[in-house]
Amino acid sequence: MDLFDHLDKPPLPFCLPGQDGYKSGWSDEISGYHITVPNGQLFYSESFFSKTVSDRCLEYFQDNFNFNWRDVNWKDISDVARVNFRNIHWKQDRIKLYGKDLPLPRLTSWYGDPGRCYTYSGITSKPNHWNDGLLYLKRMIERCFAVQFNSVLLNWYRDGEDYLNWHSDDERALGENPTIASANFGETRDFVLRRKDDKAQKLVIPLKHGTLLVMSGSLQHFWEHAVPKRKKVSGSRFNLTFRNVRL
Ligand SMILES: O=C(O)CCC(=O)C(=O)O
Repeated sequence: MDLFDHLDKPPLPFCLPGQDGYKSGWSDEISGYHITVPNGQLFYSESFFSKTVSDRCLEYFQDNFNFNWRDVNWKDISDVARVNFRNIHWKQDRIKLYGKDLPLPRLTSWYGDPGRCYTYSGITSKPNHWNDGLLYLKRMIERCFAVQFNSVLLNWYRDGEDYLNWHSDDERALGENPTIASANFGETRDFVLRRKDDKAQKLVIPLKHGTLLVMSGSLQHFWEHAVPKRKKVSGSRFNLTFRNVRL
């Protein structure tokens, strides 16, 4: 070990299985870990976004003309369409589950280049026009990775009861081996990855205020992911996944 090895290098805050196919290496350039898992690649930077940028994001995403965003219990707002949000067009989608029509357990919003529509779980979203805040985050990520994104899906988990079910981002429109960059703000939530052919093989990755996680390689073919409920979490978490959608 070198004298300066421990400086500016936070330990990886989750465990990688000791078995073959897993390894991690620190990048000084981007202050994060390149992680190889069997059939996929991850990049994890715990504090990719500074506290100032991350705090501003919380305000920006919730800012509206009706309420002081710091005082609102967003779960009490039954009709989100009537909140006049200043920056982000949040929507409450509905899904059919076991024959019932239910609200999606989170709010979402879709932004992108003209024409870049996105369909998942039977819901098709037309892109809102990019705004300066989202472009700022997009460019920060693009500068560090040799990739350009043309769209972003925003998820707002209003508290620990909001969640995301198991799925892979393997829609044809995302291409063969998509690179997807996940930016995270607000409450820490666990992002759980598990192998499709061995569901006991899991990684539990805490995504914190300011964390960036990039998924790439063939990950989406062999792994699925979820954000489970966490009853003890009372505050909001925002997740933005920057993507490339083909026309
Ligand atoms: O909230 C997250 O961390 C995951 C988001 C995600 O997987 C998705 O929107 O497809």
